Amino acid sequence: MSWLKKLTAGLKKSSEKVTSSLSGISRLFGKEKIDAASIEEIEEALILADLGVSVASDIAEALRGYKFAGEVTPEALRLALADQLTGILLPVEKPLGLTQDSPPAGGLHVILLVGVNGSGKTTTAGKLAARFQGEGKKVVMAAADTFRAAAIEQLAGWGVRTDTKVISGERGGDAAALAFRAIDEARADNADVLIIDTAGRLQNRSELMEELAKIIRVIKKQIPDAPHDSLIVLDGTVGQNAIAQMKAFQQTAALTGMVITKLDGTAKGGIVVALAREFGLPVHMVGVGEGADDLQDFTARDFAYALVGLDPETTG
Ligand SMILES: Nc1nc2c(ncn2[C@@H]2O[C@H](COP(=O)(O)OP(=O)(O)OP(=O)(O)O)[C@@H](O)[C@H]2O)c(=O)[nH]1
Ligand SMILES: [Mg+2]
Repeated sequence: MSWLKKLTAGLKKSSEKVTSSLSGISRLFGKEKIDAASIEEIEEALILADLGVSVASDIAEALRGYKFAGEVTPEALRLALADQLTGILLPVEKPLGLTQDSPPAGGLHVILLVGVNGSGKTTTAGKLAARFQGEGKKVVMAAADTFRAAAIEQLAGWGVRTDTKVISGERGGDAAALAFRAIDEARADNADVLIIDTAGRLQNRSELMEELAKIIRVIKKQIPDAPHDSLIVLDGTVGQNAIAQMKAFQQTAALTGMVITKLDGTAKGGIVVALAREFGLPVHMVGVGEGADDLQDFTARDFAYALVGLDPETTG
């Protein structure tokens, strides 16, 4: 399956949620303009699909003056929505690059993964390792989730699967000390990329957020402009709670970008649009499955089309 088909299939539940309520607005179709009452219903449908109030009202406003070529059909409406969404998402389309924000040639690029429990950090670490290995980079992973023995084993499993060295310590050990040692070892190995997996922490647990701040301070002692990428991994199935998570982690971890996972199993993919609007941080990648190749670069147009159930290759 091509990655685009995977994305469209993965976002099927989300696109059904976006479009099914729209097709229920029967008086919408068959005319050349959308009437005011229907515009309001569209706005509500978009809010219910997790796109957020601000985006929903902007899109509704744009549709008010929208010139359809002929009658409004369900497909024409989807196309109009896809165009609007593309415009909203384009500013956050920024693939994760090792070059743009990288340290000088030969330096180590440090990627830190943070987020609440179970959001997909460890899986994303493994998927990223697979990707960079595939690009011929030398990758090292660090198991800075020292809370759970299973977490260390889980990352070690990804290490075996992706042929990547994993630096780990004792369960219950100091995560910041582990990160410190991981940078030393990755440098000694002449690695290009170090991916640091951290423990899941709820954003309202201040002692855990303080531990995260300490990990970052210690990383900076080694390399002042590291972590070069401080990525929050958000579970796409939680919907609006992702907004609260963003706010808390932004304060502690100086986030540089987002990865949004589990979009394959949820009807809440609209949250990606709300996050893009509210925070304007790059959405580097989206997770649409549990396999090593189920992490895809976020591209605004493809995502927008998939979110309304259209294939960007055959439409528009
Ligand atoms: N369907 C699907 N499942 C995913 C995706 N990403 C992660 N998962 C699954 O979600 C579960 C949790 O993923 P982990 O990577 O362990 O999450 P984590 O953030 O490391 O969890 P903690 O370390 O406990 O905080 C696992 O069963 C993963 O296989 C995705 O994009 N799609
Ligand atoms: Mg984990």
